[in-house]
Amino acid sequence: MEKIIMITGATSGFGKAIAEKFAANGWNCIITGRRKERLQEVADTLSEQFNVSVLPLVFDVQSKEQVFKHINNLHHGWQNIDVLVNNAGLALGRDSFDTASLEDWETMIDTNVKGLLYVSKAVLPFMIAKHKGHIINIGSTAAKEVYMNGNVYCASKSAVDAISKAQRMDLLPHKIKVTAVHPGAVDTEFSIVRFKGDDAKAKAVYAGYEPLHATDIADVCYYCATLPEHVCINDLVITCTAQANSLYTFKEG
Ligand code: NDP
Ligand code: 8X3
Repeated sequence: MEKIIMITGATSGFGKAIAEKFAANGWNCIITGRRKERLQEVADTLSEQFNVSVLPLVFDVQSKEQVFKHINNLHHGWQNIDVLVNNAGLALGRDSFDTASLEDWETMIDTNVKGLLYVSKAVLPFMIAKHKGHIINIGSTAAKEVYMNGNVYCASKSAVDAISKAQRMDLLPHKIKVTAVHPGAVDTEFSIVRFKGDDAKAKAVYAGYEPLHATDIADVCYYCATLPEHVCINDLVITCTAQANSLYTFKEG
């Protein structure tokens, strides 16, 4: 039977790689993001390359109205979502608590925490109706240890960790699996966004070691999503070999 995965934030980075991995394995994909043209490009490429159906939905996860409007209006065939990957997210700034911008804090909380809650709430009725489903939440090593000047980004990912644990317990009666995937450093657009387009600062994050690739995260999500029905990976921390945790990465040179 054809399977459906919905991935938020599929215009770049992990989300795009996850969509490619699942589409390559015959899954139909609902992909979301704010950048309409990029999303359409991803959708066109996937459907042409892998001969699967791809539905691009353009919305901002920070907007409760937009999230519920798009998901509530899904055509019947697309409601049959097997796996939801709550991936859309970002860090903004790497500033000390006393100097960081309140606006950046609000955007991180609204996206990483509230956005994940809205999308989960909107998709859940479909999974509950069929008594089956799988939510994969993308956390971070930043959820596990707070690093200096990481303050609210780390807090938002700790919230993802806590929400994943809560979902896992509360959704057991509905046979819905919940997996939290916590990656360390991965070279995507993440740092360009964090440093607001400052390429040199972004590149420096990944200098002196080989970080993870977005495809590594896609492989992990695919593994978790294709285990037998009675098996659920609850919590998975993945780093590159040079990184021990969110506090320590061994860099050459
Ligand atoms: P990217 O910046 O490459 O991708 C982020 C994706 O999220 C984009 O598709 C973006 O789409 C989407 N997004 C951001 N804000 C919104 C929003 N308000 N509404 C809808 N979509 C949004 O970064 P990554 O792929 O690296 O990040 C993906 C997730 O992984 C994030 O949650 C991040 O915190 C987490 N993470 C990243 C790590 C890393 O080192 N890269 C490590 C650990 C976790 P668009 O701009 O088109 O809306
Ligand atoms: C992204 C990785 O180390 O910048 O979650 O927090 S890190």
